[in-house]
Amino acid sequence: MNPPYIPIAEIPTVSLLYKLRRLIPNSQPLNPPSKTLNDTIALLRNDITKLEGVDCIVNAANEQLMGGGGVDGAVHRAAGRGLLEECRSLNGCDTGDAKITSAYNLPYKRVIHAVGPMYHYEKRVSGDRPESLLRSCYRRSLELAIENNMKSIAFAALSTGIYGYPCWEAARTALDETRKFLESDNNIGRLERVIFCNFESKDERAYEQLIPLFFPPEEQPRNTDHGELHRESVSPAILAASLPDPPTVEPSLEGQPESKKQRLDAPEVGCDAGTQTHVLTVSEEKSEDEWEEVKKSEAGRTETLDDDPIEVDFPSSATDVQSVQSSGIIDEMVDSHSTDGFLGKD
Ligand code: AR6
Repeated sequence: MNPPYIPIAEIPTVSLLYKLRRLIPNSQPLNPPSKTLNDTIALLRNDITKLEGVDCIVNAANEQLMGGGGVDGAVHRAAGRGLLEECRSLNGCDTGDAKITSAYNLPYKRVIHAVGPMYHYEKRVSGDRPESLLRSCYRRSLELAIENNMKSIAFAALSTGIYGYPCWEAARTALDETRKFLESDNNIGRLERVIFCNFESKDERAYEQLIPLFFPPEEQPRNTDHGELHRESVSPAILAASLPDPPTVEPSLEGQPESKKQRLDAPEVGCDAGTQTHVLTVSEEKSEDEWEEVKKSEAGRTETLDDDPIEVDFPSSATDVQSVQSSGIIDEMVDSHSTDGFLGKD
């Protein structure tokens, strides 16, 4: 599979997604609308190594920064051996932190390597720890982007693969932390585009449902006399700016094994934001559509920390992509793996 590169100009912003009715406003948004923010945040489902004109991407790495499976494997394969060599010189990275490198053969200026939390492990340490660490990953990545004069940044859905973070919780945390960051310290405008680049449809759906809570449209939908939702007219120019066709199959990396059925996260999600609680009105009936083909490890299984460094000279293989998914010794790591250091820095 060799999908074409998607130019940044074709990655739809939140503003455009509202106009195209790909995002449906929520009647009880958590934040006030902001045109600037809606023109900054963008969403697509694609291989994050196949974007064009984006300054930097955020890779979901591990503490060793030695490559691995999932998006990390794809990034290292596409970047080439130079990336691995630079990563080796960085002395690893704490969970919740991020480090920046050159992009080598990738068509970006920089790659940011963020180490997201292993959800179930951190949850056992403390209930709010996964969220604190994931927030920290997004904040550190955005800080690094600005410090390095990046104007656009694309995030993979950190921790939602092998590290087991539920995709709805992860999306809510990513969106909330990104909004808070952009609104603090005059950061609005320093980044022209912040892209959430999902790989699986379940993650994309979570963002589509949650964006209207965190980044509401400037105009809320109005009811007509007949009680129907008022739909503002969309100009032909906007309609003509058609989005990339959504993939009809899950994107896959060459050599990945057969996918299997996996239960999706609960479609209804409580969104605690400060004192407010919002519950999305998503059907409680679990339709057949809510079961989908995904390529992931068994629930509850996580990676070991002794990932083999990725072989960047070879094309992707099932072993590369799934290497860490085939093991499950998280319990053995409870004593040895600590993230206290990084959280303590806050
Ligand atoms: N482009 C965009 N997103 C992708 C791609 C891709 N090419 N491939 C996968 N994803 P994961 P984690 C999505 O497992 O959970 C590695 O071994 C995927 O669908 O890559 O943070 C590292 O070395 C999921 O939504 O990262 C670490 O050891 C998201 O990327 C460990 O995995 C993250 O899934 C990190 O685990």
